[in-house]
Amino acid sequence: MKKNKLKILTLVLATSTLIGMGQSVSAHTRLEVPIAVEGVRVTNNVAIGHGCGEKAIIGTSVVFPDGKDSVITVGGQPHAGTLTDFVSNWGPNVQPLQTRAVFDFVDEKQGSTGNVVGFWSGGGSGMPAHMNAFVPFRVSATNIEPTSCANSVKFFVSIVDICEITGIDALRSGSGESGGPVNLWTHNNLGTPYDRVSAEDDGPASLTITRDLTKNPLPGSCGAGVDIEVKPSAAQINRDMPIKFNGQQVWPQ
Ligand SMILES: [Cu+2]
Repeated sequence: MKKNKLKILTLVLATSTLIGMGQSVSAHTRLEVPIAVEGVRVTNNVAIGHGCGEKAIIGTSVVFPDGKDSVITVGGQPHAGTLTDFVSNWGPNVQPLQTRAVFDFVDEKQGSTGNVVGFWSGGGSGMPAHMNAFVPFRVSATNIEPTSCANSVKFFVSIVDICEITGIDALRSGSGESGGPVNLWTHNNLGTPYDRVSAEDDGPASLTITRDLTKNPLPGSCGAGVDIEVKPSAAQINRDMPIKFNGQQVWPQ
């Protein structure tokens, strides 16, 4: 009897400590595995860090740059060419994995070319504000173009965690971390209704593919090589961020 009481008390204490920690930590939504070597398929998770203030997360919308009209920089400088200059097989590389662990539904997002460019998950009771949650997906083996000088290619991943279903105009009405309708893990400067409200471009998660220098050495003319960054276009975010369910847009609405 005494032992049992102690156990319950310990449990209650442990729980309240966790709640306290959850409220003070403000972990942004990021990928569980943010860096992967080229040529290797990885199982990954979107790691949701917190709710919108006290509000639970009821869904999430995730968009990878499609590589069609994406904005590419090489060592920080704009690149006029295409993603195929650096990545030889960026197509349907992202695949959500079925689960009902956090949300009831999950589905792919198809981009302009029919490739999967992201996914959404939502429905059910969702993630309480003080918790963390994983939304699983897979990234197929991504290859760095052998003739390129790329050491790494960083894809910025735009994510909106949803706490309240609203119209598109309400999305930027106040920071989600203090209780707005959504948390915007997006770029701050694309000029879309999904742009993060922030002075710095600190919103998006990212996935960096690093070159396998043993199997795919840099060409001799490359010197130390370059680091590539890939951001989505505003047009892609506007097209691919909304959530469609059975062909109908259900968020924002
Ligand atoms: Cu945060």
